Amino acid sequence: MAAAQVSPPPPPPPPPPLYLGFDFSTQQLKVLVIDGNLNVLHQDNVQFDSELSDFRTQGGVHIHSDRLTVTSPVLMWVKALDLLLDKMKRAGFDFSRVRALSGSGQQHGSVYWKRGASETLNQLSPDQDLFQQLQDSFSVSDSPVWMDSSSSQQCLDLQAAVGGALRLAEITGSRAYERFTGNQICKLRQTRPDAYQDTERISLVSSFAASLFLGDYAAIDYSDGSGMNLLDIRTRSWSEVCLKATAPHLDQLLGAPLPSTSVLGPVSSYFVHRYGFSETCRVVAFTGDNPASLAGMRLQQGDIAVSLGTSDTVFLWIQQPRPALEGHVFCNPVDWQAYMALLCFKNGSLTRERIRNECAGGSWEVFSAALRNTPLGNNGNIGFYFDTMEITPPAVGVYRFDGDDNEVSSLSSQVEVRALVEGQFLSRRLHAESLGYSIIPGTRVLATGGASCNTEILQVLSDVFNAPVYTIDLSNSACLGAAYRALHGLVAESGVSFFDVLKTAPEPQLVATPHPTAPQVYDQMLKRYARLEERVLQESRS
Ligand code: ADP
Ligand code: XUL
Repeated sequence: MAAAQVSPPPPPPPPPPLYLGFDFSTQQLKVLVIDGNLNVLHQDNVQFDSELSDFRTQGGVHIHSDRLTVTSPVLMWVKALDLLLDKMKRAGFDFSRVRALSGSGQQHGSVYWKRGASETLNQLSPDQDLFQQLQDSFSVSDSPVWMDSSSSQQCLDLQAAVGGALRLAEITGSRAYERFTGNQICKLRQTRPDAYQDTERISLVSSFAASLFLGDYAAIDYSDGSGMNLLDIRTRSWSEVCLKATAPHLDQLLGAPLPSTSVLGPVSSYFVHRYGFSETCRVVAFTGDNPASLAGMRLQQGDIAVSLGTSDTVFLWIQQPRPALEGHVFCNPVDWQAYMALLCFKNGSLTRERIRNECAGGSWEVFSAALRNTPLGNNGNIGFYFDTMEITPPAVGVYRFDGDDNEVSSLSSQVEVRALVEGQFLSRRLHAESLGYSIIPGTRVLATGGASCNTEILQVLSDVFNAPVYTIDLSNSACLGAAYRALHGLVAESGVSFFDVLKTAPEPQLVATPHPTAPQVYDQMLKRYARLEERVLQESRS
């Protein structure tokens, strides 16, 4: 009898696909891996100062002798990528499972590719690392970064050329800022004409990093492009008047900007042969770290993210831009019809720590008890605590007012603690509102950063904003946002929204809801705070 035919067992299903998010930040390069169910499977990083010590950076940068010029070696970033991918390979990471990757970069920094560099990028040999092959590909070896403030003259010139600071803010979303890329490009053209002449392409840190993966020049995305003082944030094209004031024919050096959700193309064959990436792995446009954090937190219209770290940062999703002389409006990284606003406050946790030390014996517990023991509105007492020159508003010093708007020299300890925390949050709300933020039904405040573990502080935040406060435990929101964006990029063109793709992501936890009397107290107090801030600004200037 003939033996029955045994069919071979079916091949095992291919392992589920993965998505990578990179973050080229100031001090380190990070990577985060998620699967299609949004589980975080792996994270790794390369610290610039310690792991690439040959470049002799401190905090990832070189601060020059004028104290204003701040740069980072571009080849350090290239070498960091070699090192990070080698680490992953050694750890047995299966690159063939990666279906898409994206990334973020510190905003505003610029990379100058030398004539001939695109050919080198196109023909990378998998036998050598990127660092060896790109040695001679940059016309400027030290890239200006966001901490640079050496381009004041170029800022004044740009504002004069377009018709003033407010006009520039209306076009580009921000008045002129020294760190913004256009002003850095203008300075380079004026001070180093030879290097500028030898440049064939200018990238942001984000689009430079995407170019490495693509093996070709990657487009600047609308969202990070909004941090240059060059992009018209409404038409989403380079502003003629800004380009002309910055450098002739600059559009040719920048390339056309693209939507942040664009698939730029497949990963270059260099990565296929050297690391085993699949030829079908897609590179989704990279963006700035703040826009990527907005994606990582899954901020939605009406939400506001308040990061309570060394400095306090406020991000918001806005539908209609209302650019002002303070803060920044960027194109939104996940929805091309929307915008995001960003505000940065220098006097955040360090000021809270000082008042904790002076008024609460160094204890967060005593500090929190002071908040519990004092009434909403602090019986009319209001304080401004700018230990160092604040960004928004540009004022310095400590100012205290009683309920009749009389300036007083001191407050009792418990009242001082509440005056500080209420004052900080009134300021965050006031400046967010002047950028277009408004509380709507369903508004959530998403709190993150070191102080977001303090529920009494978050209760004040909830009362001042008259909105529920949620926390998210994310130290790596830019990297996570980049991985989410990689996943979304694959389906964005067919109209699937970012939030549909991310429905199953972990939800933020509700930690505080506003007291019923909060709107009555703080709507009034906000008006008083705005008036007193004007007074403080005048006093601070004199
Ligand atoms: P970074 O900006 O370096 O990322 P973090 O987000 O880690 O900073 O925040 C650090 C800050 O968190 C510290 O400076 C500290 O003041 C603050 N912090 C830590 N614990 C508490 C607490 N229980 N209450 C209020 N603030 C806190
Ligand atoms: C934003 C800014 C910084 C950098 C830091 O305008 O300058 O937050 O993006 O990485």
